[in-house]
Amino acid sequence: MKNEATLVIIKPDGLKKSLTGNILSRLSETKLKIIAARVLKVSEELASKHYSHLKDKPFFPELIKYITGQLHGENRVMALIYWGKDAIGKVRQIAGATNPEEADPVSVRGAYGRILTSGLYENVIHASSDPAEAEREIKLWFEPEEIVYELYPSEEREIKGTKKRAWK
Ligand code: IDP
Ligand code: MG
Repeated sequence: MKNEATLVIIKPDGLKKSLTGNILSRLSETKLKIIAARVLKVSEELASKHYSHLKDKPFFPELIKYITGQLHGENRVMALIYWGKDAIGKVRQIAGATNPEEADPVSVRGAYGRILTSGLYENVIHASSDPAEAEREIKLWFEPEEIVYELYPSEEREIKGTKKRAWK
């Protein structure tokens, strides 16, 4: 099994419920390395790009409200990249199943998630599900210089007189 990267997002409910430390402790059991981290507000644009594969689902508008913080009055999320052997599988295991009612009770989603009356799964964290998705998501949430490893090819670009690295 080779090393791989995966994106984790602690969603607004995770921050609102003060679960950040707890989740990071759980993830540290994996012995994976954190190679990038940021706290940010999620724009509607980033939200719809991140969840573009779900745009035809009935819960999509609610999902966008969720990740942009409109459901919790808490517009911060924490995004992290974990790196190491079987990183995607190990993090998904700790995250648990998408539906918090079906998730293993000791997983993060099983312990702290719930189903809203709207039907939306409020499930505390996001975790990439395969290498192609991880690459797409990492490039969406992070710029090359925010990651300590060179995960994917990047190039220098000049934007309004300032040089900056961008994904190729
Ligand atoms: P994942 O987060 O486990 O990868 P996805 O299918 O990528 O699951 O869905 C993204 C998010 O959309 C989920 O984490 C959950 O918050 C929400 N979601 C997915 N499927 C459903 C559903 O059938 N009902 C309600 N919410 C859902
Ligand atoms: Mg997914």
